[in-house]
Amino acid sequence: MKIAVVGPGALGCLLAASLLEAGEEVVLVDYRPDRAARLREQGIQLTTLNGREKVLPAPVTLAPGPGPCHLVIMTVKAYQTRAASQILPTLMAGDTLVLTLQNGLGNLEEMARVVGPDALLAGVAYLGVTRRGEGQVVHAGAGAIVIGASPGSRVTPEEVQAIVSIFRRAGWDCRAHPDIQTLLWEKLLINVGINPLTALLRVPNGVLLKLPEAWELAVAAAREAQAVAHAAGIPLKSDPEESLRQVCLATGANRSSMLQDVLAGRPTEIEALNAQVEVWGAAVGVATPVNHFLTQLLRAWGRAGDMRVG
Ligand code: KPL
Repeated sequence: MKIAVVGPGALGCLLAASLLEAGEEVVLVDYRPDRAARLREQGIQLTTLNGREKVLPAPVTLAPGPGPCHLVIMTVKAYQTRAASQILPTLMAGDTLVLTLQNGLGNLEEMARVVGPDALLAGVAYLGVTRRGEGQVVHAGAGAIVIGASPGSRVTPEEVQAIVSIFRRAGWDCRAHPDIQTLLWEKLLINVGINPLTALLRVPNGVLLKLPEAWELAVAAAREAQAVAHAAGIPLKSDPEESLRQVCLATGANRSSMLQDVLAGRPTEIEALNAQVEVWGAAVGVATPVNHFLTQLLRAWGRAGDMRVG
């Protein structure tokens, strides 16, 4: 099966490597010619969960890319989705399916604006993956990938299962879920708790469990998100604190994606995460002071730029 992975970041490289090893025909789509050339030369340098080092060829193609594929997997940062979606039509033919495995809310909507809802799926990846450098990724935490058809899409349960099988053959604990909205909010709960606090404190995920003040804020942010989801009619069954604990334990050594962004001086995904809880909260009449506070801190961090000392 011909699979395009759009976005050669940490998750994109890790997934591309695993799918390549499973014998799929993979193209990694990049929009930066300089990085694409370096990646092609260096390959994907992967440290596996059990610490083994491997180098795999990086089949990088410059956007708009390789022409129609059977499956397109979006792994760019949430703030790049609008721009990256513009290349989707060139990657699609009649039977192409497009799966977002990105953090946060709003990605499906951005993609649908360009290609319509018919072929769209979304999923969540609970795994920990740290990017050490271009094409250098450490698989630092085990976790499941759960996927489902987007509301309003024409993707059939059989097609979802076919993608589940592809991920399973590539070694992932992958399953289908009938309600993608619930799934995206369950993951949002995790990200609004872990990501901003690990980024601000510069600690790996597991350390949050050892910092009572930070833990209190992480749990409060996740509980607010749960209250907003309930008010919006999205039934979340899990207990936010327990879910956060499980993910912090499973990805303890991992640097959250927002911590990696902050350390690299990149924009963060705060607008797709805590800021969305605030937006939805305002719409359904639920107060979200902790998410507001964390959003404003991360926005200020982004604005501070080179006014920072040290
Ligand atoms: O999704 C993640 C992220 O870092 O963005 C978790 C699951 C929290 C892993 O670090």
